[in-house]
Amino acid sequence: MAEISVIEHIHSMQLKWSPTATGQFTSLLHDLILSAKIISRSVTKAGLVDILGGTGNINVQGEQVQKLDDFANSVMIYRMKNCGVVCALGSEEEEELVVVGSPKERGNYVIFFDPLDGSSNIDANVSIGTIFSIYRVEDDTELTKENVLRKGAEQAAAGYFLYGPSTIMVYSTGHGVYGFTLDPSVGEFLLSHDNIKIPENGKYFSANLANYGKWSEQDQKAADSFVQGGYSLRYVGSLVADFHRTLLYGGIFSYPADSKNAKGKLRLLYEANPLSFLMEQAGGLALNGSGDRVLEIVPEHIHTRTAFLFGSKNDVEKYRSVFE
Ligand code: AHM
Ligand code: MG
Repeated sequence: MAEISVIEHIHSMQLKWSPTATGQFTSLLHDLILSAKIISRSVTKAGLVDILGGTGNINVQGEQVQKLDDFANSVMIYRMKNCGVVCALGSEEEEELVVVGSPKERGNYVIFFDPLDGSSNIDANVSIGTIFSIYRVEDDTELTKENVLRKGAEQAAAGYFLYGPSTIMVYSTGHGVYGFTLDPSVGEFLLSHDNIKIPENGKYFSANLANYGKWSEQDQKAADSFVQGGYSLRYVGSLVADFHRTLLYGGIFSYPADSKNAKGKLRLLYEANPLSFLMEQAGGLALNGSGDRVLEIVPEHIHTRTAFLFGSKNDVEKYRSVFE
């Protein structure tokens, strides 16, 4: 069987869906993939070199910054700033939007990313990942907050890299979801999951049940229906890993608002939006705490948070039926 590399795949999708493309997008993905390979190399060696543990700093979210978080963020910022096609970027680890290049010479892409999702799991060798969300802007678009912080439905592409037993890349440009596994012997991501579709029903329920007492009565009832309804519990605590399992096996993930996080914990621009884009492309649902599509939320600021419910169509509908 001919093995298809991710760049070959992106190129063929471009020819099919955007035949007049300039090559900027392929170039952006190329640099994104290079960043992930560099991060993956360090994640794999983490126990051998002095890169585990905290930096002693607290980030913009008020969380401890791990050395690997810091490293992954610098790799992503450096590559995205220098790839020549990005005009603005937003990272979980940066307080503000970073504008890149001069107004006369700038690329047409805005990227948001969580450089290393699941940081609390780093030192325990549990799967972590990098999540990205990409928007296209026209040459003459002024890079104001209103023009840059757009709803997720307008994403040009989204995806993630999962650093697990193998390193996997999953992406979508709005024409299906595709997965690639890094083959270390050739240093390339090769197509391993063609046109992924999530099963309509699953058997796994995923939530931080230790927060149960802080949830609304309806979220508690919805969770009860799965816990008592023959589902198995799965919760890694790395969103990207919980998402990947749900995408492949089906089931449901819920991180509702609670009395501690009134607007939810997970971040819209670089966690919920890209994953919702993939989930819908795979045939599943992704909703906020009001039961509306995450992809329709207009962000207030770069670190806007949201309640997040996603998974198999029938399971998400079952969860929401409690709210009717
Ligand atoms: P991070 O991006 O700083 O790692 O934080 C987000 C993580 C998600 O990966 C995960 O779904 C969630 O936080 C886990 O939260 P909790 O520990 O409250 O269950
Ligand atoms: Mg995260």
